[in-house]
Amino acid sequence: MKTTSAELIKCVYPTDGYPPSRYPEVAFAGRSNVGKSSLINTLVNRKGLARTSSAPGKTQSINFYLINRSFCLVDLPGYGYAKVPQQVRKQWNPLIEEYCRNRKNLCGVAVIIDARIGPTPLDLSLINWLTDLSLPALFTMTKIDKLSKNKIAKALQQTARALSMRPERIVSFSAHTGEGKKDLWQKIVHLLNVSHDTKRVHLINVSKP
Ligand SMILES: Nc1nc2c(ncn2[C@@H]2O[C@H](COP(=O)(O)OP(=O)(O)OP(=O)(O)O)[C@@H](O)[C@H]2O)c(=O)[nH]1
Ligand SMILES: [Mg+2]
Repeated sequence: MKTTSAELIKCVYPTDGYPPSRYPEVAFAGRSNVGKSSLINTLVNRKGLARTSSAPGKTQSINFYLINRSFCLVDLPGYGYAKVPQQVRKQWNPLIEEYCRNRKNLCGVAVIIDARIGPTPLDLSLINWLTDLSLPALFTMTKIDKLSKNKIAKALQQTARALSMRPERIVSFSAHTGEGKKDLWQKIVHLLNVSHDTKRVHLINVSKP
């Protein structure tokens, strides 16, 4: 995928409205600090587009990035980090839940898992909940640059087993090296194209990578 433009079009906090549902969207969900915002930056080759931090809890709003004026990548707040103030934490799940339940142009959710940790109980409950909503999901194991080749293979097997799926369905990714980027784009574009037929949204110029 050649990214010709990538722009932040809206940050949504609980009381705000979403941007118009004109473009198809794929959202990125996962634990705080797992690397969702970094992954988006690597996908679109823009280092500082989505703000990242080594401290968990950086993204606290739903951030909509319009790509190539044709579809949106949506950075969701992370979950599962206890040190964020209770008040902020309370806003997160309802924020994610309301968005996933009600966003008509949401084509699917990419669930991001730390390769060193594997799916946590919160990840598994999110995945089950997405299935209940009949929302398609993509699965990505990130930070693989922190593991040896052998350990990546092992982590992939374990993650696939935990998710009861074939390992080929899971993208092994690194925001630092860019590994897995092509594979992930292919899956994202597939989701956007498949959903285009069933959702009343515009889809312009989404070519295969
Ligand atoms: N080694 C390595 N570090 C990564 C990778 N992806 C992200 N990181 C680091 O992990 C930390 C968290 O990254 P973010 O992208 O901010 O994580 P996030 O999931 O958006 O976090 P929240 O917004 O808090 O939910 C940062 O220090 C990143 O540099 C990766 O693929 N490899
Ligand atoms: Mg973030």
